Amino acid sequence: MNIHAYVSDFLDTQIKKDPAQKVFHQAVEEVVSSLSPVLEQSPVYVKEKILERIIEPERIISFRVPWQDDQGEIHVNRGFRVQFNSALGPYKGGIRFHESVNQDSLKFLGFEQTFKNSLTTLPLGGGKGGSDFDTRGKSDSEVMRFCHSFINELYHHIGYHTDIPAGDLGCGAREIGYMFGQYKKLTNDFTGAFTGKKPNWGGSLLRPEATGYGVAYFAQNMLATRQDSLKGKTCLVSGCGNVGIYAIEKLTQLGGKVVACMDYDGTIHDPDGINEEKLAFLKNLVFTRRGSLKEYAEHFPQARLLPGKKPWDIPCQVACPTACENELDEKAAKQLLKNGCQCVCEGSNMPCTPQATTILKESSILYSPGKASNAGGVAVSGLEMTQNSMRIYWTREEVDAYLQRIMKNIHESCLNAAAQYGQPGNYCAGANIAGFKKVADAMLDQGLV
Ligand code: 2IT
Repeated sequence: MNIHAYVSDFLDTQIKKDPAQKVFHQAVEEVVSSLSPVLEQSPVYVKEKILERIIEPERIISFRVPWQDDQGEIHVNRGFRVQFNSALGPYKGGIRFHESVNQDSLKFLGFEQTFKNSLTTLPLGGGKGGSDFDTRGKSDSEVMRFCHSFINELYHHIGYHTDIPAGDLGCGAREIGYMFGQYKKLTNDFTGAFTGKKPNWGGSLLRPEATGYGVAYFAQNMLATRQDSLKGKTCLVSGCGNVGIYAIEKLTQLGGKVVACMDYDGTIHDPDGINEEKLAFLKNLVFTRRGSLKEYAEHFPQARLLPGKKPWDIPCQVACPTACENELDEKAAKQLLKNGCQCVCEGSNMPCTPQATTILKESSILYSPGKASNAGGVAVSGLEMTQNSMRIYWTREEVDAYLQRIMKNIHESCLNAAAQYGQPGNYCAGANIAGFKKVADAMLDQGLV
């Protein structure tokens, strides 16, 4: 059989089924385009129609989320949970609250999550959920009423051994708290059915930091393959949420100088670097006051706000996109290379457009896909589940040691799979192949379900 023709027919058929699901198809194409050598070596995957099965979510739950604002006006949002794949464990993945949420974006995220979770080496299936609800500009009580309404339906479908949601864009510890509270009220059951809980009622220490720290550890591992390190490297971080802020913190602790980050208003460029004092200001601004980066530029005069801009034009050696999908395009990729960037380490899910991905893969720089380098978050979610089962808490140091080991293992699995299938140094191919094989083999073992 001609595998390339099979893969191309397969993609065409999928696109025809749901022509509007562009971002999901982008994610599928990105994974499947790496798999030809695997399918050639193991025709059983083709015979057993593993591709056709693995891109079909096991279940999608779609529901109405009515809620009342502080003025008593009624609003209706859409809620979803995409339970993508449970071959390796219960569905696991975040909840996104953002106006962009729809079935397409959640299928993309659930699909990515399945391979990411496989790479963590922990027993986790893949899922993703959310709503087209935007938490920005809402009061705490509005967010609480919305979260309770969201769980009034979702509680039927999740649970400690079934599906364990966590946070994502627009969904942090506050939202997890409200959702967990309502889940517990409805089920009368205190179990770790969510991760990202606060540490005083079941959360793991270091979970908030884990994704960002993991990104920095992964960059460190990549640079070490070239006898290099983060010491003295100028770094760009885009998003300024949970992932971005803790990526800044760890990159800095490992010797890097982070000179930019970004929010909805634009990018701040701080040529002196975001040091400990400035990071403390940033954390307070973003996490406590939910304010805008404009204030950073007002407070630290050497920093400049570049309104509506992304950071990719600023010269750097290490770039970590940590905001959202497709935030780094072809032009940005070319500019990064032109400015001498040596390492692009993805912190968000699929931040590079397909054209940008191709350019970075074809260059000689170190380039890691989000499903590998941002897996630290869900990995520590897995460790939160372990601690909940054991009814104990580990120290920060214990969790950090696990996190560092897991990121090192993921880095190694990517390199090994890439080398084994004839693409040494290609982290994207390696992550797709290693993530895929584990899920595919489990699906073969479990038969047609
Ligand atoms: O994209 C992600 O990996 C997450 N939002 C975290 C998921 C989780 O279950 O911790």
